[in-house]
Amino acid sequence: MVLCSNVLLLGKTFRSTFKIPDKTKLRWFPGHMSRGLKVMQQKLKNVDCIIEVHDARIPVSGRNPNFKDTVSGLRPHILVLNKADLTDELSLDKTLNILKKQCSSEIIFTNCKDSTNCKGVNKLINVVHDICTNTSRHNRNEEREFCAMIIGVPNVGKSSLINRLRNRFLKKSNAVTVGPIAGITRAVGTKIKVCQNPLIYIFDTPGILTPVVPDVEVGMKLALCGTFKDSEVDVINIADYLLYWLNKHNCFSYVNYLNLKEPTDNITEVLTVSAVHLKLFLRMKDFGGNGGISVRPDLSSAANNFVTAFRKGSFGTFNLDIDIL
Ligand SMILES: Nc1nc2c(ncn2[C@@H]2O[C@H](COP(=O)(O)OP(=O)(O)OP(=O)(O)O)[C@@H](O)[C@H]2O)c(=O)[nH]1
Ligand SMILES: [Mg+2]
Repeated sequence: MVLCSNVLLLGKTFRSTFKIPDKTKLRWFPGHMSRGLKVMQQKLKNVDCIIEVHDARIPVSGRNPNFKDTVSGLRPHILVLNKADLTDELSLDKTLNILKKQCSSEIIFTNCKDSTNCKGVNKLINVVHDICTNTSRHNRNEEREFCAMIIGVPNVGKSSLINRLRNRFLKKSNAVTVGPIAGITRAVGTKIKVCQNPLIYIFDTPGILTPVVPDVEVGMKLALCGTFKDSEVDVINIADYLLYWLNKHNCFSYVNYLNLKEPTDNITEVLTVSAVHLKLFLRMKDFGGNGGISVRPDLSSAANNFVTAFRKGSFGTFNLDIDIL
């Protein structure tokens, strides 16, 4: 995590709580999610274990609590915290301690961007095999192959993990589409082979959120990690939450990145300076009567640039749950 000297803080006070504009709803539950959940439940009879993938930057908050009753509680469960390359390594032990108190599942950290040597990806196959051979297989004892279902909220890397396992253990190319926007996988597909010995298949599934996220901070952390469609929450609100979080945790690497003079808690100021620096402008027809064109800083594009930089790790590595660990 990048820390800045306290000198920069002289005379500055930052928000200690975050408020979103009244009309903003932390809600995204399109039809493909409810349909997907039903199909996932129907497919359970063909499944030996559940691999729940979550974003390692929010290890404690934001998991879909409904999974426990609908899917994951009905089969042996493995929790994979993916995007470990983007998280703060110093907090890993704390994370593990808390999660082990919360659930008895095996917990594995993975980095699907690492195409050669992620230990978690290697370990996952053994863990799936052990769990499937050591627990009841729900009327599947006769089956030669083992079958897992991968679940989680959107955009946490479920499909990437399937591809990475296939690349690693079968030396085969990607089988499923991945992308940086939430909602790439929209339906439960056919089972995908990821390993020959032991013979393991995995069902990919669409990311599924709870219909409403009641806690503002949890919802904003999910939005910041890209599990909502940005347009549902408004990228300027997401950028404002990012600014709030960075300031609150004395992380000021954004100041240089956005060409600011000093830290500030004012998102409009941040986005205006950044838009001007990046030459991001909106040209709008001037309805004042003289038929001219007015030019304004494009705050949404600047917000998009700010949030994308965070998601790529340009400001360092973070554990957004650090306060509750
Ligand atoms: N930095 C980093 N990025 C990752 C990792 N795994 C996946 N990604 C990226 O995260 C984005 C989402 O990956 P997907 O595999 O499509 O995620 P998903 O959970 O299948 O998403 P949905 O199908 O939309 O629910 C893509 O841009 C991936 O390249 C990782 O370990 N580290
Ligand atoms: Mg997917």
